[in-house]
Amino acid sequence: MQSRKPHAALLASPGMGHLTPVLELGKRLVSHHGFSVTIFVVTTDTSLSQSQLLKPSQTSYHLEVVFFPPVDISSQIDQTTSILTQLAMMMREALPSLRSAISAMKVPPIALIVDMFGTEAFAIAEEFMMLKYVFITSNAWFLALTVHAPTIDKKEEDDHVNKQKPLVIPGCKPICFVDSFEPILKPNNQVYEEYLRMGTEISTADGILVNTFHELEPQTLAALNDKRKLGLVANAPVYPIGPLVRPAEPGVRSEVLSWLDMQPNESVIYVSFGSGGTLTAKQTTELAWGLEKSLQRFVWVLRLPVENDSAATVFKTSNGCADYANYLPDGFLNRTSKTGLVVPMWAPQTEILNHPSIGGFLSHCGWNSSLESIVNGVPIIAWPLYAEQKMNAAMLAEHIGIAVRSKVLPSEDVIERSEIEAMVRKLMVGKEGEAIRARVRMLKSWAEKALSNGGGSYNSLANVAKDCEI
Ligand code: BUP
Repeated sequence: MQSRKPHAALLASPGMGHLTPVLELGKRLVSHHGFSVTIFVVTTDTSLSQSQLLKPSQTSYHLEVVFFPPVDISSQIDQTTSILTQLAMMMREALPSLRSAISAMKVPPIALIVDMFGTEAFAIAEEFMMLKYVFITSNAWFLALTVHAPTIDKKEEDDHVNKQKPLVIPGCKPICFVDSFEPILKPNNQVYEEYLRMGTEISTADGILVNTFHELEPQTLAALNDKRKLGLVANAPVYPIGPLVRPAEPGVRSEVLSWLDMQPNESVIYVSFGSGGTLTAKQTTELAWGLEKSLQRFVWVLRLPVENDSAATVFKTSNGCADYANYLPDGFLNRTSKTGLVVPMWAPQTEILNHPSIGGFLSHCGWNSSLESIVNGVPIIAWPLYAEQKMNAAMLAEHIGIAVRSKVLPSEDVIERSEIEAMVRKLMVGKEGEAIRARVRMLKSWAEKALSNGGGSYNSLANVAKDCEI
């Protein structure tokens, strides 16, 4: 008798940074492990339009993708509400949609896999007797902090926040104060409470999937599965199943890719701060000068600066509408017209990183972007802005050695043009850049092995699949 395919339901929180890896996990469960998959996507008005960008890849993998009606939390928030708190609220609002979608199914899926913001849906999984998994779309070091956070004692926390002492995570590398994840610095705030709740709920899962691979974080992964270290609190087996990233699609063509075709191999630095990142007007000016003075080729995905500094008013056009060119130094576009390309808002990132002419990535170090750089063997200039990006930057630069970064924190201060120039030159033409490039190439090949048949990440997901057999 032929056994039925196991059916898994995946729940993705709003934003491309969450939806992209969830979709890749869904594809892999279908194509490598014989699952049928339904992906439930929680949307807001803006994230819905972003999600449409993924339409073509969905259909080719026979995934059922269900977009829940946009949630509205506007009455519950003000300007001070952090993004993490907002995401937790949105996921809470979407729980009734999830419950009715599952109860409308003839047979409930065998497993519910949620991202970190969706752990409150575990109660629904229990109601329908489903296995419950969490998929951490960031790295194992971040997971380690998250499951450890609820057990941090008051004195340790005070020492970290007031005396700026490193935060110790059992069995893992400590976190320097400057690289702290935002909620840890606000122990009496709602964001901290939400974060602790997530850490506690993650530990109740039947398994924790992480978008990483063994060779990238051997020490942390060992600590997470060791009952004498973090295994005690993580409580569930931890499965490194990555790096799951959106692959470059060969058919994609665009102005930027045609421009890259004309540049020498590894000569161009790609500059992007992610789907949520923006710079101030002053920092935008410094970056433009830094790129120009480095004399290196560049592709820069430019978003309109946030207007929280006085320089912004200087750049504003007379009718109040901003044009991206108005945020750049006078004559910049002309002077760099042969060596640089400025692309407003959005560019085909994975196809760009996969292009042979790309030699570096100046990145905000979101985890998807970081993994995309690794799988394409591209070294990084780390420019973290928010969320867990400072931890990612520390890991890439200091633990793994595939990035350079400034001592100035871009989220707190302006990085001057001379330093930007120096970092770009160091990465693109310096001896240090060569060593970094060699390391990232090695990681690229380890990442390929991890995902191939019989590799560490392949086997990890196969073990999850075994638990879901019916
Ligand atoms: Br911006 C941008 N083109 O111009 P995030 C992003 N992407 O294809 P991360 C593009 O969107 P955070 C663009 O390759 C990634 O697969 C990118 O990007 C793609 O995620 C996806 O949101 C999501 O920047 O950062 O890097 O994890 O921490 O902000 O979630």
